[in-house]
Amino acid sequence: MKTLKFALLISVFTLLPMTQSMAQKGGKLKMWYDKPASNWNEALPLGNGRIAAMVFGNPAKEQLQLNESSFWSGGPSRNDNPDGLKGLDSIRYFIFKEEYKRANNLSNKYLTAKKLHGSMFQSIGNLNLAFNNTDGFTNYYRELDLENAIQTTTYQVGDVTYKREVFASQPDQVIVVKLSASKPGQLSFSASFDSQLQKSSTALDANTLEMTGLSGNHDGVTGQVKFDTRAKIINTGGTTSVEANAVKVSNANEVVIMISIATNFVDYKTLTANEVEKCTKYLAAAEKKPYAKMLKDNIASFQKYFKRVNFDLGTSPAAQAPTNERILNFSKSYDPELVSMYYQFGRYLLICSSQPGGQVANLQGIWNGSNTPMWDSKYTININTEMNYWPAEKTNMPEMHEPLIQMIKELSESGKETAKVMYGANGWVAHHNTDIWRISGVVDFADAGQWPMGGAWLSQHLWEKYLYNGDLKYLESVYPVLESACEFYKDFLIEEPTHKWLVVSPSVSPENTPTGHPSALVAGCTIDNQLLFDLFTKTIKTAKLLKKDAAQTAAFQKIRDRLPPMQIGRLGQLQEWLQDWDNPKDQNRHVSHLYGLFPSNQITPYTTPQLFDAARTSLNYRGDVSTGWSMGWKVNFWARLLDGNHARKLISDQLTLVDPSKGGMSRGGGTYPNLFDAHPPFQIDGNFGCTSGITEMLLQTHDGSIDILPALPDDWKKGNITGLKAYGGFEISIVWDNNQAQKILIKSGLGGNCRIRVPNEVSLADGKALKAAKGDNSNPFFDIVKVKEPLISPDAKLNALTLKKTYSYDLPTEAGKTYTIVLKK
Ligand code: FUC
Repeated sequence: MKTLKFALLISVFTLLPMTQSMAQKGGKLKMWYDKPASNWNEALPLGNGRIAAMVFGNPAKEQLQLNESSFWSGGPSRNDNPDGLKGLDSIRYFIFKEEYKRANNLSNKYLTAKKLHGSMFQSIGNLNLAFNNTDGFTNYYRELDLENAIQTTTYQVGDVTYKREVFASQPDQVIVVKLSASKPGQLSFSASFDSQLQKSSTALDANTLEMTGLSGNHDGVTGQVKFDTRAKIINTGGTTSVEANAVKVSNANEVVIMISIATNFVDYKTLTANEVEKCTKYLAAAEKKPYAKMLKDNIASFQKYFKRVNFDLGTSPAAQAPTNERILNFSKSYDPELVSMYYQFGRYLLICSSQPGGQVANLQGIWNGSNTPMWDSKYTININTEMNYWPAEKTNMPEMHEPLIQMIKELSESGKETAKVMYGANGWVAHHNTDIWRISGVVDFADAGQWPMGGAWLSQHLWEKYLYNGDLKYLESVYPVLESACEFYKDFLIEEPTHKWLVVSPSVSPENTPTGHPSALVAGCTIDNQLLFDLFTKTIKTAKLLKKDAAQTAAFQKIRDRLPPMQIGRLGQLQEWLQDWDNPKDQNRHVSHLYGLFPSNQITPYTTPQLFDAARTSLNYRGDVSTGWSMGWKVNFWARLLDGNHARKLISDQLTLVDPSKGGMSRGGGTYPNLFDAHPPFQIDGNFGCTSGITEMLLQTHDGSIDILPALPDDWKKGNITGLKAYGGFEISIVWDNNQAQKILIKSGLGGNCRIRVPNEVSLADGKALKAAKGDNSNPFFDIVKVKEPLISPDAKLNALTLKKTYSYDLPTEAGKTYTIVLKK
């Protein structure tokens, strides 16, 4: 019996990667629809990290809305307010005097950028294919196959079945469209480009379209990014001809269209590339390759990342419906497979929007159909950009993290001047937004923009990556950025009068104004203290590992020790500010003071139980339903609070269908028919945040051990996930049933002790007992932090914690070896 069960368990793993059982309609990793997209939030996204398309799948008029990741308004530019030093001391003075309005006025005058509040990510335009004779089409079907990164549309007219396949090739750097029909000679259409930013659009010959354009002027900066885009139309059978600015295809059997896009962008300071040369080069190389080979190569390149993680929560009859209906029904039905698909969609989106050597996934990833998108579709670095990258390492896609690491290095260059010019400080600083030109000044207005902590938050990613890869050479390459970030705060921090703590001022707890205050401006808010505690701790650790200047490390240590501790206020909540100002009715979407709970590990159940309880109290006051990204964050919070059912509830709140025809902004969150997260409007961070959160429900490594199934909801009784990454370079696969871990595979990447915490007793697969965990974990990558004791208000009521019983074991490992652990019999 025992062996039979074990054999069954093994087969779960060996069956992976799984086969598609439903070739026709849908399947485990297929989003599908029975109608064409009637608007952008129903169209389906493709991307190769540099170029992207939204495909509408309309039989009469196919539309591919195109993006290129470097096509932004303006050009190389800065936005430091040169008057900063004239106002800084007075602003600080008024903040300590609690004259916030005066501080705010001065801040807007002396610190907020005088012009340029960031550039906009813009759309290249559309490739349009207008077809003849599609009236009365039947058997319509449209899908996005997440496993093969290909979009397909099929429909029937009379007795002819038409098929369109589209993918964005990473190896060949073109978007490829294949049109076919079940009978010869049936394909007739007209192809043309259009764009609001076009300079020209022409048919170069009977098989080639070209469109050129220039990015828009914005906030006083002239548009300087030039693009060239070309479509090569290769027909089998039939004829092609030039008709005005279009290519007309008549009676073809099959047509392959390759779309190439390039810009003059070289890097954030340089726009000297020849876009025409680049564009034609991609196209010339692609044209030589047969379609089947291109498709095969792209699938291989995509699956190299995608297939590292397989996730299965089982299925149900609800999974038979089109994707939009499944979202609509989600809260009323049992559809675990929508969760696993949504999870994998997050991974799909990151592979498609963030490739090594390319741009960082912005507020909309790489998909934007507007030339004046909401918040410029740029980088909001007081939460949103960081959130985009939460799933990168833990879902085994470290390569996708690289553009962010590169952006941080570049910001550390541009931010040096900002530190000097605005604050007379050494080191580098960035505020709450940046863009492709790496602006680092204050945008919008003081209450949102005066947050000199964007660089501090981003810098956490530098260390985080090391905890997964253990690569000292990599760490050496980012040390100057960490060191320079600390140097800034060494100069910028000031002593607050009451406790003599060192605090950041002027600052804000991101986008939240304390109730009754005329301005958000404050000194020493909790997230700032937490970020600096982490920044200094990580930089000191790095310096020690790399044997850097001991005197400087000691100076950093002194600063860190004078930062304010976390404080528990009168309501038993974690205080958002230095003072006990929290309003229990405050439901702001930002929950910045819980940065310490997630993504940081300063607040954990096993090391800081009082803070853990206070964080939960704060989160309960904040409520559940909010913007998409806020709910994505809350899935992570509730997972870290070890409450799987509450995390599961937030997933349900997020998977609420939003009517895409309703434009504008609201605070309601939700999901569009194409599974894009809704702020609303569309903002991609919620997708990535939720994928990260689901991972945190199944695996965590921040509290001194690898926690297996730490926040499994009651209704995810059975499932399996493979290939997740944990600190220390471990790769973990888990099979569970009956809410118990049945089998755990641990592949050790770097060797060392692997401490695990499991909801049930386990043993090695050969029946040998595992050693019970003892003392501190000897594996340095598990990175326990020891924060200062919190200050607790005399009125605070804290709840006694009762944590579920778990079992902890120590497993010494060798790099490269895999260990199998099973439920103890
Ligand atoms: C911050 C958030 C908003 C939005 C914007 C892009 O300003 O407060 O909700 O996500 O970024």
